[in-house]
Amino acid sequence: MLLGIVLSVFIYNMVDPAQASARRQARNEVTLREARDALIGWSVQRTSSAALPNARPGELPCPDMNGDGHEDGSCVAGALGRVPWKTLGIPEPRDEAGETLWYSIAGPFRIWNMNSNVINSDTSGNLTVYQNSAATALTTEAVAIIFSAGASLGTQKRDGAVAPCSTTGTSIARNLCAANYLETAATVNNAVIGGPFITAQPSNTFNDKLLVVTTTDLITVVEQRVARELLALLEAYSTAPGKSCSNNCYTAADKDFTNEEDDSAFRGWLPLCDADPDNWGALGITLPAWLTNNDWWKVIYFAVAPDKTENNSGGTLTVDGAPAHVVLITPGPAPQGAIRPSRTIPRTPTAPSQCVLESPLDSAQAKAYWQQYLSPNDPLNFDHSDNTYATPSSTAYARNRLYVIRP
Ligand SMILES: [Ca+2]
Ligand SMILES: [Ca+2]
Ligand SMILES: [Ca+2]
Ligand SMILES: [Ca+2]
Repeated sequence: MLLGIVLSVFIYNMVDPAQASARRQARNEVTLREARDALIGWSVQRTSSAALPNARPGELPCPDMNGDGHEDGSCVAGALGRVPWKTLGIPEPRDEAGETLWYSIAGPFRIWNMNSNVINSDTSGNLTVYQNSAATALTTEAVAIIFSAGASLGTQKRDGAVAPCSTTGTSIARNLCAANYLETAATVNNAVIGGPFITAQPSNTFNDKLLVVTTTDLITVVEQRVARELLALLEAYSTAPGKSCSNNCYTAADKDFTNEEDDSAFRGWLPLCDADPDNWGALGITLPAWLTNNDWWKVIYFAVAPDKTENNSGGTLTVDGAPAHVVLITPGPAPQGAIRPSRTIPRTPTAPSQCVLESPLDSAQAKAYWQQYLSPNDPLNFDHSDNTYATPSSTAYARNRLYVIRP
């Protein structure tokens, strides 16, 4: 029977090479997607620890530039190397020509020792990918690109001999030189560090296949992890023994972008720097270093039921008409090209984990701030003026998402 299957597959491929080619392409696309999912999975679970005090969700591993399967400890923005499959813990990802997938990383998503800028919902990738011609940009905000290099073309040589490499401008082993794997289409050369890159129809001189990892692909999943951790911290706050309230209260909100709680404030920022009636540390709650170091408090909306604060009065909170204790709204990535206010409002002091001591926003400025993050299609949320909220109406992948603690 096995022989029969083998024979029929063989004959099938012989009589229909177009279908066989389509199947190889489909397998190639699956391999690319699996590598993308592994990169995103690695990134989402990054967390600070004693060994890696600055590790944070959202950062990506450097490409593997020396061919050992492991990420190289440092990399330039837009570096070109293999997918670091050993670091990701996946089988070696090979394309339809048997080549290990290549990978380029956007500077803003590199790890802390090369990139001490924050990574949160307002961080965008900055790699450009063209489609068919340099006139049409597929995106200018890719966080990573995964390449299937395909079989060698033209003068490409892939042995281990050391030779000049146009990608690095140095002499390296030919099988580590991107120019021996990636080509030019419509004057755009995929073997140039930092790009721009191009996806185009295969030809005699070009056979690269690209999978673009967008800011939305990565940020959407990272936000979900961050929101879950914030909910757990808020639950821990509510149930902590010895708190200075008798109603399992939560902290009230920060209404003016100081990162400090304001009494009787029920919506705005989550005061990670100074909660009230008790601060986090006083309740034995340790905030993860990555959370404070990456300014997540600036981009995630927080609302709390007035009767679940130390006041124990002032009304209830509702989501979709039903009672709630706490609401978080993650904004989703900024629309392409948009710079949202967490990145533009100057603050003093500038250390990310410190309270902001000067220049609080007034109520109109606070509303304008949040209206850059909340969708106007959800008027119950967008109003930023009462204790009623609703599940966001959009079904887009990049969108506001609402998280709630119910009674
Ligand atoms: Ca390596
Ligand atoms: Ca190629
Ligand atoms: Ca405040
Ligand atoms: Ca409302």
